[in-house]
Amino acid sequence: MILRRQFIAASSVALGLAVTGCARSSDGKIRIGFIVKQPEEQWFQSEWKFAGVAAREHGFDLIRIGAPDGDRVLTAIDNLAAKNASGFVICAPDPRLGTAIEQRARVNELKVMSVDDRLIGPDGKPIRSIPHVGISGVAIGKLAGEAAAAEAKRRGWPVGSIGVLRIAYDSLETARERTFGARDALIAAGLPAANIFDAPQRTTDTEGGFTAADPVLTRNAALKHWIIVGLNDEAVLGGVRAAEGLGLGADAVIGVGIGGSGTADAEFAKTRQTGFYASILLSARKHGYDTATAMYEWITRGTPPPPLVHTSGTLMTRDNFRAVLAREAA
Ligand code: FCA
Repeated sequence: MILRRQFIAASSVALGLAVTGCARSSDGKIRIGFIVKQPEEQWFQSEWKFAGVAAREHGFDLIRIGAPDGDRVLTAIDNLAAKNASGFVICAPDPRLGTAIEQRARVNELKVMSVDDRLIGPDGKPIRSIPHVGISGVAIGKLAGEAAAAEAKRRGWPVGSIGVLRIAYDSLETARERTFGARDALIAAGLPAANIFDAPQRTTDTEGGFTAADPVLTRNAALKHWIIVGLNDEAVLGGVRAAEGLGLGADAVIGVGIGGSGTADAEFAKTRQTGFYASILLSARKHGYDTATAMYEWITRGTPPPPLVHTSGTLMTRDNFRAVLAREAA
């Protein structure tokens, strides 16, 4: 017991030394910001939830901030500095804010790492000095495309009768990777490239997906079967809702989303099947808990996070989503 106490005392001293010079709140706690672009989206709520778990476990204060535009991002960084935070994790509303974010963090002596959407510099290339945790966009998109192609085959749809709707948000690299990965997998599975239609969305939510999909589906009413892919569950769900509005139901649509944080599960839990066939479950724990923990260790131990981490995804459908989610939560 005595030994244990001595050990704790010694390690607190070591920790105290390690964090010398880094800011703490008045109660002595480290403060870390977690800024997200769309706080209303389930995915970001899940990230925050897991970041909160890290905060409780390690004993730091987590400051959650929603910043849907550039002005709010910069204000948020200043506010974090005013609150004596030591660093922050960010999924910015526009990756081109990268240089401004890096500068503002430096001026305020805050450590910064990005999550989900990688920040880019003035040359359009990723800012390598900002550690990043993102998904393996191409591989995950490929998984979505392959799942859709397999289901279309199972249903016996003739390839010539199938339209593919790529709900596109091409200004974002991860969105391009995901949807091009899906498109390439569908082409590899034999779907005619001429039947693949882009539906550019202005916003990455369900409304954005719906508004993008509706005119494209309407213009191509001759095609009776549709595969719908997009960067996230919300985009695909918007496409599925637009198809329903045009009389294309569960038997005519195979939507495969990406995310699996609430939006997809709510759809799978419905008593009647819809055109939202599957989702690729991403790890909100790795994106929320692991990033917040990495930031904490950077601040307290001076160990920087790995420069680049790519996470994987798991296919889940109406048939197996409860088991897949239970495994993920365990
Ligand atoms: C992007 C998307 C989100 C989520 C996240 C992992 O930020 O906009 O919906 O898919 O990547």
